[in-house]
Amino acid sequence: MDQRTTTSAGDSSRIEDVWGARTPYARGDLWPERADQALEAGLTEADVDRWVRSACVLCSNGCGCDIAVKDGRMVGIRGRTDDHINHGRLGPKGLYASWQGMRGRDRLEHPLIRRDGELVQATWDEAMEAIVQRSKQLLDEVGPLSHGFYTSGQLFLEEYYALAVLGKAGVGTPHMDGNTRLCTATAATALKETFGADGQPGCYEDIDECDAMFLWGHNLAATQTVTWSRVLDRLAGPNPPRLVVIDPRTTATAKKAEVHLALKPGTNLALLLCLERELMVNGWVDQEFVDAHTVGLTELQAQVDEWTPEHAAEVCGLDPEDIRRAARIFAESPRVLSTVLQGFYQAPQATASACQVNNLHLLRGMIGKPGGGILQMNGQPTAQNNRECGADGDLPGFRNWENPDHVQQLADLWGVDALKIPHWAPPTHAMQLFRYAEQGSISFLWISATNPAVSLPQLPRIRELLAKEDLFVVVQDLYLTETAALADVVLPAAGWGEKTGTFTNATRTVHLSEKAVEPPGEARADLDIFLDYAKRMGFRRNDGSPLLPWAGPEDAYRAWQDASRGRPCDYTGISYDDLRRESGIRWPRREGETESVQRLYTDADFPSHPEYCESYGHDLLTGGSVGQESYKALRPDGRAMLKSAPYSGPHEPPDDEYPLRLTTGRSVYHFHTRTKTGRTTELIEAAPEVWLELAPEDAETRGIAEGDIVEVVSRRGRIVAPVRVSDIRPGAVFAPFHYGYWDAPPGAEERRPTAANELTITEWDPVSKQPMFKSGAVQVRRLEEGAAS
Ligand SMILES: Nc1nc2c(c(=O)[nH]1)N[C@H]1C(S)=C(S)[C@@H](COP(=O)(O)OP(=O)(O)OC[C@H]3O[C@@H](n4cnc5c(=O)[nH]c(N)nc54)[C@H](O)[C@@H]3O)O[C@H]1N2
Ligand SMILES: Nc1nc2c(c(=O)[nH]1)N[C@H]1C(S)=C(S)[C@@H](COP(=O)(O)OP(=O)(O)OC[C@H]3O[C@@H](n4cnc5c(=O)[nH]c(N)nc54)[C@H](O)[C@@H]3O)O[C@H]1N2
Ligand code: SF4
Ligand SMILES: [Mo]
Repeated sequence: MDQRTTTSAGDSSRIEDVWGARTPYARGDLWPERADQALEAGLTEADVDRWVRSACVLCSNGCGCDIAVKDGRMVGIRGRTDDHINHGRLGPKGLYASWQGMRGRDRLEHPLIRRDGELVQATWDEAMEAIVQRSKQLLDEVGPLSHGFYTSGQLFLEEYYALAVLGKAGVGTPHMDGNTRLCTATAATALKETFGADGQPGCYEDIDECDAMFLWGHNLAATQTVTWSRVLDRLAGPNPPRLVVIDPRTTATAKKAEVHLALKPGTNLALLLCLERELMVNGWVDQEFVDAHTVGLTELQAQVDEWTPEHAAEVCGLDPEDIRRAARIFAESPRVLSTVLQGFYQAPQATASACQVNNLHLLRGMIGKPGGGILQMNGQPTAQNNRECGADGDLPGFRNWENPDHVQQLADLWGVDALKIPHWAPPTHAMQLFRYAEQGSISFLWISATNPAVSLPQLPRIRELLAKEDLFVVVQDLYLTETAALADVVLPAAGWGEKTGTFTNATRTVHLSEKAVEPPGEARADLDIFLDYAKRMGFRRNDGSPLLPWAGPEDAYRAWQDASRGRPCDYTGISYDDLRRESGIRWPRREGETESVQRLYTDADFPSHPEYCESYGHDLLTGGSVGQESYKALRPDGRAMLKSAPYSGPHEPPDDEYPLRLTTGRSVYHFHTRTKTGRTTELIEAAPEVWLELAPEDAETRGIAEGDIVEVVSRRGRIVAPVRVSDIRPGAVFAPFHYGYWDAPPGAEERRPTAANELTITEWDPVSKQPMFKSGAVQVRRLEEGAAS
């Protein structure tokens, strides 16, 4: 393909035309290539000195790309047509923000240390010594439980693995988690609960093959724009798939649906229990598959019994006939693909709801087959690697912390005693970690590549605890974020294009991202920072040799390959050289293999064997651990588990004082706290400020018109925002969570707060511990007449 669609920075054609031109195709055909490219204004391909292999890190799609370099600067990007993820395409964030977002004039170039209340420039030696001194003192005086590490879904695999080893075998603290807890903890947990281990069953080729797609709380059109192009291309071709969307808002995704179930926020589980019941009472269950490959049908039957379409419709605020139509589409389509994301994972009863999607597929025997897949989606570009490497609350290689053999394997690998590796209790989850910091038992908190002062729930509380005198906070970032501004030491990091490493997208596809340019100033790769800390701390194996003896990313990667050997996420057959040859390789690929499977579980042999599984599972209502003995008694032994829970409803239901259900989420044009997209002119112009979506009925009863400025108040805080009257379901309101304060006038968080997390509630799913960002009650009142009215 030699025809490239080139966008220049400054030309906003792909802002209006988010998904680009259609390339229709039929079921079972290859998705046609379309080569997307963006270059700095005034440049042509002939001006580019080099193209450097990478993948986009602005969402979990992980589109294969090359970075354009001229005179030692990143000047553009092009999609790789030979990559099975994107077939050449890139979306607005990839085209405009991936490289421009790295070039902000205010990049951190030197370490900073807080002196007399102010952050002042320091040398690397001074900054690292300040960290090491505090760390050593606390380890001596208090012990490892004084240390917490809170990382990301945006570092590279090598960096997570280094952090996991230094945290677990060097420091020895169980207090390690990532913003993956806010993002894909429920995806991982739902996969563990149903199948025994993490690992995405489906793949994007399932879009090419399916007859129907169910999007469960996933606004695919806005949040993985390239994969939505793939769906649009199928919809524009012959025999298009039928589409069912479950979302309280009429999103761009929902607009394309044959059935849109605009349920009340927080009622997913009731709907799912009903859909399972429909399969059962109408004889749509693949009994042979269920008998051979699952356990738990009897308990599930009892659980769904009361959930008639009329009952579910009442609870969810839907028409029972629409629920029946959705059930029929699921039952009658030979190949159904499901994708699940934050409308489920951040809503009440997250794990229970996500597991019911797995159940629907198991009941129909629809897994591991072309077009019949499950995508328990990821959000962040490298969330998968944090889960694999165990810099979150898991053990590396999907090992089970309750299984002594698994802990021993790691002890052998790292040359330390098994007792050094924390495994006496469940690893600490993010919300608990911040609670310990608030209470003072954690007094050393190292935050890398995440911005909790904007992204955690209940921000007034988070700001206060991060600013505490007795909490030593290290922040490692590209920019002086709201969080970095509260730190004791700020470390300037090299980011995408400025360092080499690998990462794995939502569908198990690994890419190598090579260093294209030098980082600004003295900024250093996160891996180098972690290795430097480990060295200065003198972390050693029992034989006296260094715990992390790696000189660079490829060494760290090789060590990780060893850790992954024999586990579900086996990387032993994927080398850096392989990744330089093939654009995107799926795990597992074992040593000696040259091909990867597209889908997991093609033979319906699930990783649930007690000695192999990643978790013995939990009670989906309470989160209580099942434990090894009870798990063995279930006799999963390679079968999947049909787990369920009774519906319990949202924790903070609306009432007279706070009558509206709050939900939060994303704009297509911004990524999270906007550290990159908020430094990209095209995207700033496309979505310059926060807004509140309100249904016409709710606007009218409050005398609010489009563009009016309102105050939104919850029991925890408030925001001020202009209103967009939209087709969100009545009784629900929506705010994007992107708008923090780094680019706002000082004091804005008090005077005119805009971060949706001022409002959100400190509550989490009992099983995955993922916070409920899509829950809570608010009131809305008009403050000012808007310019638009
Ligand atoms: N443009 C853009 N793309 C992104 C990101 C970004 O910041 N910007 N971030 C990336 C990341 S890290 C993630 S995690 C993903 C998230 O991707 P998505 O999950 O698609 O995004 P959200 O907007 O958080 O939530 C999806 C939908 O859930 C709906 N929803 C709210 N409450 C409920 C409910 O109770 N039930 C149901 N069924 N639906 C509900 C919302 O209306 C919303 O449309 O996006 C990734 N891609
Ligand atoms: N209300 C509400 N809140 C939410 C959500 C929601 O839907 N609603 N969604 C949640 C979800 S799913 C997510 S994923 C989180 C995201 O929340 P955050 O992780 O806080 O958001 P980001 O803005 O992506 O922060 C990543 C930071 O890492 C920095 N960074 C980027 N690359 C590198 C690197 O290579 N090295 C280093 N050291 N730093 C780097 C960036 O500059 C940025 O400051 O927000 C969560 N919060
Ligand atoms: S879909 Fe995601 S990975 Fe692909 S270009 Fe857009 S932001 Fe980047
Ligand atoms: Mo996320």
